[in-house]
Amino acid sequence: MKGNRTFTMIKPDAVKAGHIGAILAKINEAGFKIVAMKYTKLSAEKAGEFYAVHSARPFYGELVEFMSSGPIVAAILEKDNAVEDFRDLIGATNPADAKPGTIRAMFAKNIGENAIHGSDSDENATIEGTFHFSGTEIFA
Ligand code: DAT
Ligand code: MG
Repeated sequence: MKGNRTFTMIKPDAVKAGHIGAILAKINEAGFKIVAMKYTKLSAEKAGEFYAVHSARPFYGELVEFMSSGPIVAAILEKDNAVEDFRDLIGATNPADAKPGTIRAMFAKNIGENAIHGSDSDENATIEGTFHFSGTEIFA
């Protein structure tokens, strides 16, 4: 059975542009329940750790710099089939390829500054949620 939780971050570009409220509204309208949430800022070190899987990619330095450039909203979301349904809601990595109505189509600037993160597997949803939240910060 597919897991019912995923992890998200509203990225610095979308926070800076004032889209936190609109993005959370889309998330709620799509049927996701927020079980953990914080407004925080990643250090370059923490951003590097979070995206360590991409450390060999040419855009890694840019990605770490961008993700530590300003505050983010981190959250754990609950819904049946959470990972896949949330990836559908956010749209393709490159907003130019994202379907109309998806969060990235509506709010992302470009492939590097693409408004929002969504976990790509149940396993990573758990790892990423645990990276940002302790047990007492999660309200099931
Ligand atoms: P996603 O965030 O859709 O899961 P990913 O895991 O492949 O995409 O990459 C993580 C982030 O890295 C992505 O949200 C933005 C950045 N990124 C990916 N590909 C990029 C590229 N070709 N140029 C610049 N940044 C890129
Ligand atoms: Mg990814």
